[in-house]
Amino acid sequence: MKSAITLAQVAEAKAGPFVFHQPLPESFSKAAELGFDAVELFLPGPDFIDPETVNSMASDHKLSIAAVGTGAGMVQHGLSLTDADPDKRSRALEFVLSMVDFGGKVGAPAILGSMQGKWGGNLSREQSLAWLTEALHATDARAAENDVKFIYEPLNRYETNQFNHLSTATAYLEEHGLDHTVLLADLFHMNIEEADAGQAIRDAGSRVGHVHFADSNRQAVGFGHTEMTSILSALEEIGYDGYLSAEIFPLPSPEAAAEQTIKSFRALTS
Ligand code: LER
Ligand code: MN
Repeated sequence: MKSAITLAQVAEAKAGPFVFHQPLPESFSKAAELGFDAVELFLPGPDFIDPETVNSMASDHKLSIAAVGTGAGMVQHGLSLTDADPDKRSRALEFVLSMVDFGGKVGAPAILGSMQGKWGGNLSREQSLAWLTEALHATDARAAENDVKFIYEPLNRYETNQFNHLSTATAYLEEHGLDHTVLLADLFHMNIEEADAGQAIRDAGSRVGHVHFADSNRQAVGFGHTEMTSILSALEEIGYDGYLSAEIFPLPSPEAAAEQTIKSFRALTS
């Protein structure tokens, strides 16, 4: 397994679960100094920075790009793939597809988190899921063209009502033949929703394609009370060799959160 840390460049996400918010050259340096294998990028969009510049910063620091987030489409532009407004839906899909392309150029999968939206009010679950499925077919195909995976993230109940568990999301991806789409096991969301996080990981098996490495309180692993040993055993059991990426609050400071993360990563994976 490999370590990764989140770098955000989105003003609206200042209070969000991302560790370093400094300009990218400085944030890449910090990640490398602390010994991370990779960085996960949360950017305003695909035109924020030339992918070649990202690749050269990564190679200068011997870092990989673990994944790229798409949540700026929601936090900056209020877009969701399941919005009742067809114009917003199509702009949302364009945004996510453009991030899949951007990810392809830096060798990283894009993540669908908050932009999956939710159903309710006048929007039925059936209609919302039909739109989500249509969008996921498009992102799955675009990821394949870019020779990367696409990552779908089950979120906790306060953020979405589409899929809150790895098991239901796995069954859904199988049912729709979304073969280039993997699941994100975010340990913070799983702590809220799963009865047994280790068992959920074992049951999802090879569908687990990315991990957000967070403790119960969404702080660095070791600063909360999630029992991590059984989760790491489950990841080993399924042969997971991807990233444990710290999508966490920068508390008590970005540096302390990053240091605690790499310390926990080493203790749990050695
Ligand atoms: C994104 O990875 C995530 O976990 C969400 O909670 C953000 O809304
Ligand atoms: Mn997450």
